[in-house]
Amino acid sequence: MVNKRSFIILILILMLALSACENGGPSTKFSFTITDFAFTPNEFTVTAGQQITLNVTHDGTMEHNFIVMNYGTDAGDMFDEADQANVFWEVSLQPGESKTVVFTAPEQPGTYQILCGMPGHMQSGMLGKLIVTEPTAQK
Ligand SMILES: [Cu+2]
Repeated sequence: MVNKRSFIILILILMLALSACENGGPSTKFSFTITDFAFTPNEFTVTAGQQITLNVTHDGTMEHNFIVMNYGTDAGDMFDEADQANVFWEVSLQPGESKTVVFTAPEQPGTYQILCGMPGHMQSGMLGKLIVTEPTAQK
């Protein structure tokens, strides 16, 4: 009885630990998939100023890009030429093109909009969030 109970508690602790890894603190390496029309996952938590490595898999049929907007800006209802000036960082991918790219996280903590800038794509769901945390918040 005691053994079974201990085992269940151990499993619960493991599950908690796993979910903490997935949702929790900032990371410097992410893998995500681009499809028509989504980023999966679409939320990334990083530490300000850190070098971030993205392993991007393009699993869609058309060109997409991954754009991080500047702090305090967003593309509004659609991404157009005026929004280009507010791009913090971007990478474009052709269908079937998977790559590893590196960028430096912004210094300003906060939430940044992520989107695909191809016409109509953000409206179709290609949106996400980059959450930048203070360096002191890092474990
Ligand atoms: Cu797209």
